[in-house]
Order: sequence, then structure tokens, then C-alpha cells
Amino acid sequence: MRITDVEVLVTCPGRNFVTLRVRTDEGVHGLGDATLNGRELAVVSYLRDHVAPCLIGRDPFRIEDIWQYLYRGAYWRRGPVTMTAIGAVDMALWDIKGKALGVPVYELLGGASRAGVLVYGHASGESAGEAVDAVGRYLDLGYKAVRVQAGVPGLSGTYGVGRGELFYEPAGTGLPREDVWSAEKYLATVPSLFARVRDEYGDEVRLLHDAHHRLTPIQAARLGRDLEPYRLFWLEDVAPAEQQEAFRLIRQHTTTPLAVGEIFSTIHDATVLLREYLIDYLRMTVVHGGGITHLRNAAAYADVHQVRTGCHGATDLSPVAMAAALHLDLSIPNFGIQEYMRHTAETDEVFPHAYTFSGGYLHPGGSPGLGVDYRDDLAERHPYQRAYLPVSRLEDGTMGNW
Ligand code: EZ4
Ligand code: CO
Repeated sequence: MRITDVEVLVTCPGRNFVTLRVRTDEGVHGLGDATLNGRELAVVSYLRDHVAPCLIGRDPFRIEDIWQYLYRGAYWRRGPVTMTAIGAVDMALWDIKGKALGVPVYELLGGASRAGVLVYGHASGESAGEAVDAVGRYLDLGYKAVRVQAGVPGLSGTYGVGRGELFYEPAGTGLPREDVWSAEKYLATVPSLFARVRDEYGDEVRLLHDAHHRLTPIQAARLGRDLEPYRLFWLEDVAPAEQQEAFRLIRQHTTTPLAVGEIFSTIHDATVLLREYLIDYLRMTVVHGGGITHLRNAAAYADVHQVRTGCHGATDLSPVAMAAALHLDLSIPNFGIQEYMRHTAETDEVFPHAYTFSGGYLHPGGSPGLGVDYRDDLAERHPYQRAYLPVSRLEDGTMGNW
């Protein structure tokens, strides 16, 4: 089998997605997600101008060799643009191999290690009361784990607060929106939010929270300690993820489980965190972390350190990346939980998929390959629209971490 064509497809069914389609001389094709939120066209160019010409004529079954060729061969290693591009190629090749052999990708990865993939949904509200009500809606849908975020009084546009009942979408069209942030105001509200949620729904539901890289190490330590009575499943990105050594201080102060890694591009971003047992969940994803091939290696390295996976699964990861994550999640020994932010109906129509949700679990389904299609006819109705994540300023106007 030979690769004959490599297409980079851009569509905006409610938000932008970049999809790689690799075609072969035997008629089988594969899909990969190449979406990098707010920097989409950089990956488009990386793939179209620099990667696609190198793939034509290659044997798509040689997944590992092509991964090594793209990683070692670029000389310029790592980084989100490079690793997203490699991740897209890698996903498409696993999809092709599964389809050609007539098996779902998880069978190629060693087979199912569990019946389904535990997921968490996103409950949020402008006020704590609205957030508490939103948790109830997720429990009614069968979710066994829920992330809870609420607006902070006096701050506009708090991270994690969604529009509508089940959707959270931080990216907006046009230039970046500017939000206002105060760690002091935030820290004063989070513990009481979780006290209310536990009071209302009891001890069984797994609760998560994302601080989105906003706190200093000592503020992070304090938040972890203040949340201990509410037994969180995890506290995410409690300090900037690239400051691995900061987690030494945080870890000494709190037993609240910690999750980090959605912005990591390779396992080299997490070596201190893992070797020193500083986190409990690794959030790296198939799309931004170099594909199934690299994430499988990262998960194995995490497993050696008793760290489980909790792959990023926000709306900016397309259904193709979600499917790839689910095949990996189902197969690896140290799966922890999968983030599952629902896509809008418009998005799901462009990407019909075999994965299904039931009783708090997702399953990738039994279709050969990844089990996701791409409807060109629908995608073409939604051209790319410039969009960005917001930026964040402190109350005196200083730039902060979004
Ligand atoms: O800000 O996906 O845990 N989820 C998150 C997301 C990220 C976006 C960035 O593209 O932190 O909301
Ligand atoms: Co996050």
C-alpha cells in the first residue's frame, strides 16, 4: 500500500477544526485531527507545505518509522505546532491500518483493558448556585464525574464558565477578548463552591476543578489544602504547567490529587513531574502530544510512576482526536479518566462517529479504524473564521495567564 494524496481540510461548524486526510492507492483513507486552538493555520501550513510532500509514496503501515522520520527528520523538535502536525499524521495512519485490517484501533493497541472509558463533563455557572444546579443536570444524564467551575463575583469572564446548559467554548471569533483576573478573589470563592456541591449531591460523585495555570506555587498549595475536605478527584493545572519544579512545593503541602499536561507536546515536558511523583494524572492528548504512537509511550512512562492518564478532551479537539483518545484509553493499563466536553450538533454532523456515551462511560465502538468520517459536503458550508482564546489581565491591567 502507498500513500497517494494528503489533504489538509479546514472547517468551522461552530468552531474551527483542521483535519488531515491521507489517501492510499488501495482506496483506504485515514483521518487525523490537526486543530491547535487559535493557531490553526500554522499547523495547516506545517502539514501542507512541509509534511505532505514527504509522505507521498510511503507505506502507511510503517507507522513507527514515519513518526520517527517526522520527529527526528525535522531537526526542530517538540513544540505544539510540530507535535500537532505529527499527531495528525499518526492518527491517520492508525486509522488506515485499522480499516485495512478490518479492526478497531484499540485491537491494534493490545485490545480492551476495560468495558468503557470513564468520562467527566463540564458543569459551570455564573454564580455558585447555577454551577451547583448544572452538576445536577450532568448527574441526570448519567455522568459519574463532573468538573465544576463558577464565575467569581467582581471579575468579568471567569475561565470555565459556559454558555447554555451543556456547552463550554472559550474561543471566540475576531481578536482575543480580554478578561480580568484576581487570584485573591478566586481563592476566596472556590472552597465554598465545593462545599455546596458536596452538600447537595453527597460523597459519591467524582468532582474535578481546573485552575488553568493561574496561581503561584504557594497560592496553589493553599487551594489544594483548602479543598481537601471535599475530596476532589483532581485539581488541574493549579500552577503554570511548564514550571515543573514548582510542583515540589505544592506537593509537600497538599494531598489533593493533581493533574497537569494538556499543553505538553512531548513526554520531555513531564519528566520532573513523573520522576519525582509530583502529579497523579497526566493530561497529554493524542492531538497535541504527537499522536497515538507518542502518547502510548508517555502513558507507559507515567505508569512506571503510578500516574494515570486523564486526556484533555475539550471542544477544540475534534471528534477524530476524541475517537483516537478513546481507543488509547480503552487499551492502556493506567487509564484514569477522559475529559468529554460535548461537541455541538453541527460539529457532530460534519464528523459522524462510532463512539457512544452511556451511563457515564464512552466506548469507541467496533468500526474498523478510528470510527470517524468526514462529510465534505457539510464541512464546505462552514469556512474558516479567525478566532482566538481570550487573554487575561490583572485588575491593574498587567498581563496575566489565561
Ligand atoms: O482551555 O481546550 O481542561 N480544559 C481546558 C480547556 C482549554 C482549551 C484550550 O484550547 O483547560 O478549556
Ligand atoms: Co484544563
